[in-house]
Formats: sequence, structure tokens, C-alpha cells
Amino acid sequence: MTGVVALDIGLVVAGHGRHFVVETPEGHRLICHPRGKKSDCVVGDRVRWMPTGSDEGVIEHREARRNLFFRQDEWKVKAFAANIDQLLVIVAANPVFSESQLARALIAAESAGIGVRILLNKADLPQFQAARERLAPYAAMGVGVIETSMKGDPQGARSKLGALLAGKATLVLGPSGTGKSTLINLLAPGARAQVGEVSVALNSGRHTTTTTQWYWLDDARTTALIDSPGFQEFGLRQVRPPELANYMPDLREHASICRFYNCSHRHEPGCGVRAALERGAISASRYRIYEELCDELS
Ligand SMILES: Nc1nc2c(ncn2[C@@H]2O[C@H](COP(=O)(O)OP(=O)(O)OP(=O)(O)O)[C@@H](O)[C@H]2O)c(=O)[nH]1
Ligand SMILES: [Mg+2]
Ligand SMILES: [Zn+2]
Repeated sequence: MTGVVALDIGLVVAGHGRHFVVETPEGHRLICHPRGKKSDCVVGDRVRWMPTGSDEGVIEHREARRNLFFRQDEWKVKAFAANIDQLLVIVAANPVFSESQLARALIAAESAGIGVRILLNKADLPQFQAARERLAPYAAMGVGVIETSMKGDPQGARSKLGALLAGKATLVLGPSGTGKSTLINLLAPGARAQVGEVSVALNSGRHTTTTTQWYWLDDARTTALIDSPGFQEFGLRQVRPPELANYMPDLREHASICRFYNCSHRHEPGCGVRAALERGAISASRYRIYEELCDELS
């Protein structure tokens, strides 16, 4: 594309539907509108833009992406962020998390080639032990699980996370009310991400955060956290059923010994996955999620 390289480069740090906030390499932020009506920019995109006023511009071009983390529901694709280094899924002792939603986020990350960790927050609450047990299959299959009490022991949370986040752009994802914005405020000086009380009546979060936003943790702008709104649904229509077990490390490990190369791990004889399930090497809940997804995606 001729002319594109002559334009200024910028990083999309927030999206508000019809306009975006773009940050220049010098750290200046300005409002940009996409050229034309439709835009496919998301937070984390690098764009070429042209000034149209002192604090405004127009996005002319989006650079190729290294990756894109998204969910695909029945009717629409919801992109969370592009060009991220890792995903941090936050769940909490309370509200009780859906294991299916957690598993889905992990599968989406695997299929996008993005590394992932789980953060279990609110270690100060009595429901913590039960939540920790529900995460045991994830720790066993090699997903790092970090435990924090951001409210009870903020310093402990900070020191556990510092090295894991340094030098990376991390997308913070999870159900509403788990502490995503609390984490941003803990680590990003002056971020002032809005934090909401968990609704007692609904035993769930209130969807305090409504847009995805990029926060720098350091003045040198090498480490970033991306806050996102809590989700309730997580469609995986981008995944074909035969690929599914490939994106679930605990199933994948046993699929290689299945008698049939195209085994669906549901009814064929000589299935390594079902044998592992029967002897307890794969947890019943994980296999149930696999079945649920197979049905949903076929
Ligand atoms: N008990 C306890 N409460 C916490 C802890 N960390 C955060 N909270 C509280 O949990 C509630 C929700 O926190 P947020 O940071 O707004 O949660 P969020 O994940 O950003 O939620 P959404 O923006 O709705 O998706 C707030 O009342 C926090 O003060 C913790 O370690 N222990
Ligand atoms: Mg929030
Ligand atoms: Zn099988």
C-alpha cells in the first residue's frame, strides 16, 4: 500500500463503538474515527492515522495482527483484543464461577495460539477452598494457577504477579465481579478503573466495566494490562468439533493412543480419552464440558 508508511503509527488503547482512542509512540492520546463507516479495529491494534484536528484523527489503515482473541457466538463475533502476549483469566471464590465459561476462554486462547494463566482471587473468602478444588484439573494439566487476595493482601498479589506480567501485554478476562478492575488499580498507577460491588441479591457482578481498555503499568510503557468487561456467554463457533480435543491439553494427552485417528472420544472402541476418564486421569467435569461443546458445535 503506497502512502501508508508515511502516515503516523498508533496503538488502539480503547474502543467506543464509533470512535477509538489511539496512542502515539510519544504517549499522546487522541480520538480517532475510522475512515468509512465500518471498522474492524480492536484494542491492541496498530494503526496508521492522519490528524484532522489538534486532538483528533482518522484511521486510514490497520496493520496486520500477530493474533486476535475473540469469541464467536451464534450470531456475532466479539473481538476482545489483538496482539496480546498472554491471557489472564480471573475467577474468584465468590461469585461462583462457571467452569464451562472458564474452559471456553482457555480453548479460545489455545486456538488463537495465546498462552494463558488463571488467577483465583478473593482468597480471604470462606468459599475459597471449594473454588481451589474446582481448579485442580487445570493446575494438573499445566495451566498456571495464581492465588491472590487483592483486597486482603494487595502487596502479596503485587509480588506474585510482577514477574509474570513484566514486559508483556496481558489481556485480563473473566466474569463480572471477580476483580479485574481491582487488579488494574493495584498495578497501574493512576489508572482509576471503575470497581463495582458484587450484587448480593444476584450473587454476581454488575458489569461495572463496559469497554476494553489498555493500561500501562510503567512509565517506559513496556508492560500493559488490558481490562475487559465481564462476560456471561462465550461462544466457540470458530472451533470445529474434530479440533476440540486438540485445544484441551488434558484430553489431547490421551487422544494420541485412540484406535481411530478420527476418534470423536464419545463412543468408539479403543478410545484413549474415555479410558483415561474411567480411571480418573481426566476429570468428569472436563469431559462433560467436552461433550457439551461437541453437541453445541456440530
Ligand atoms: N473479598 C474480596 N473482595 C475483592 C477482592 N478483590 C476485589 N474485590 C471486590 O470485588 C468487587 C468487584 O471488583 P471489580 O474489580 O470491579 O470486578 P471486575 O472483574 O472488574 O467486574 P466487571 O467490571 O463487572 O467485569 C469489588 O467490590 C472489589 O472490591 C478480594 O481479594 N477479596
Ligand atoms: Mg471491571
Ligand atoms: Zn478417542
